[in-house]
Amino acid sequence: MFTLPKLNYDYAALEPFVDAATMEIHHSKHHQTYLTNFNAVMEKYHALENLSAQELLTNLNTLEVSDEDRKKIKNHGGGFFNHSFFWEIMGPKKEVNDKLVADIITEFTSIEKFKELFTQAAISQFGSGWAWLVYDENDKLKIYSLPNQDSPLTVGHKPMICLDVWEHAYYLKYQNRRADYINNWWNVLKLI
Ligand code: MN3
Repeated sequence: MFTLPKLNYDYAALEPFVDAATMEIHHSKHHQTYLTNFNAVMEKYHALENLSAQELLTNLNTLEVSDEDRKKIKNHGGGFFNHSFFWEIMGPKKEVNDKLVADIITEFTSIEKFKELFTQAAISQFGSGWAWLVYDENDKLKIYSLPNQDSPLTVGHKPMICLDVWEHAYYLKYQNRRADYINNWWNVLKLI
């Protein structure tokens, strides 16, 4: 059984950029629901019980499960993993990843340029989804967005930064202003 990870900070710790009410509902309701549904499908597969969520998503296309359950693992397992990862890369204090910063500057010329490209990916994701910064299969940094709870792990990429642009991630504070949410969110991304 997978369990809901605790946050390393209070729900109010990301104020005023991400509000406490959004954090509480996002973690205790939305993330919990993905977890509950993920566990419900994985209960059926004892042969897979030693695999982590990361391993299940990485090997999604070859898992010995029904097609219907593969889709559930993609959606609910993806939702479980993506949110767990999202909480970890945010925080009230910077914990800069020096290698990542150096690689970003090498690939995108500057942090500012990277933010511009990532913001563009996040804004232009049509409907629900996430923006991602990943190392691809050649260890090269790439920016893209994916719909729903699709995971870069499933295409062999290593996630480094992600941003939830489902409306539940920002609607209480920002209503339909996704661009304002994204601009403010950079303040709570601790890695760069
Ligand atoms: Mn979410």
